[in-house]
Amino acid sequence: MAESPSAKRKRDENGAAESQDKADAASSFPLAEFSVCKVLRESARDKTIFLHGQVNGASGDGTDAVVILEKTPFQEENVAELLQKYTKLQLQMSNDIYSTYCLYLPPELNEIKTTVVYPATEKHLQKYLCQEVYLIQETGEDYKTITLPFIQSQSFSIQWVYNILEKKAEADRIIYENPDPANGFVLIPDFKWDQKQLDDLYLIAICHCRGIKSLRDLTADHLPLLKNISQEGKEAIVKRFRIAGAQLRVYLHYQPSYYHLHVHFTALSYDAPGCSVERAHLLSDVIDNLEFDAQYYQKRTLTFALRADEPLLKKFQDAGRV
Ligand code: DD3
Repeated sequence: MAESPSAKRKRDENGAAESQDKADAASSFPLAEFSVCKVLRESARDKTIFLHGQVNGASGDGTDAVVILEKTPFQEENVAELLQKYTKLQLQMSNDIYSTYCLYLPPELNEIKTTVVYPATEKHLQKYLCQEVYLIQETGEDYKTITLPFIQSQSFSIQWVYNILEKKAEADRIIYENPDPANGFVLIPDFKWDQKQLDDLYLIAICHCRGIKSLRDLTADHLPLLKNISQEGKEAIVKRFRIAGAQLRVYLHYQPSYYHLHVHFTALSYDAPGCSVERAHLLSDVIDNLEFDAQYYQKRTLTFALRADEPLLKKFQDAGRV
């Protein structure tokens, strides 16, 4: 049977798109050569799976990589298209006025966000491995005698942060910058956000000043920096994404996942990962606390969760603090 011109065009387009996509993948990460060793974590609720695998290593001697797969949120603008362009609608069950289906979509409407850490270190593998967690209450003294020496003994690489600040990476993604070396910052979409819909808006403000490790280092001296991040960060997001400042959750993590001061901006309606009470400190509260007491964060007991395998938990256990 002769192929219709439109069918042929469609086939060609798909074929071309497919080889182009595969070429894109090959130029960065050889996903097809990634063999899974272990599922590190999986969440039905978040529609994510974290995989540890190796590249070029069927025999187990390859390079470790972490691949994170995530089904992305719906984009309102595309929903009509999904309902038009589906390739199959398979009935699963039907009962009275109720029925469920499996809707099959053409590949370009059915993308999966893929995050790759390659090469991955043992720390990356540990980080994503599902573990039991314990709450720590860290006094100011604990910070000085346990946490700070631990942070200093670690060689966490934050090269990626410096790459952003120095415009060596992601320069085209910067949303706003205040270039002041002491009180300035860069505002950029976090990795976790693909920017295709506002529902899961997630940006980070990274301060230019180096050496502010975390909330614990903040004093009243940092108020100008913090106020700039709060004010200018919100203004920039309002301007670019048309989300009201009062609909943003602006906060710091303690413990942070990297020890260079940064502030998270997420949509208030989005239950963002890491916004729980045992980790998030609202920037507005932080500013108010520092105005009330310049040394607030050196004195206060701070509570946070640590995973069973984290070396810092061991330090607290050894000190008899857990
Ligand atoms: C990270 C925390 C760090 C794995 C993964 C992420 N936003 C980043 C590099 C560039 C970025 C981020 C560490 C690392 Cl998936 C290990 O996050 C980043 N760029 N959160 C942006 N924009």
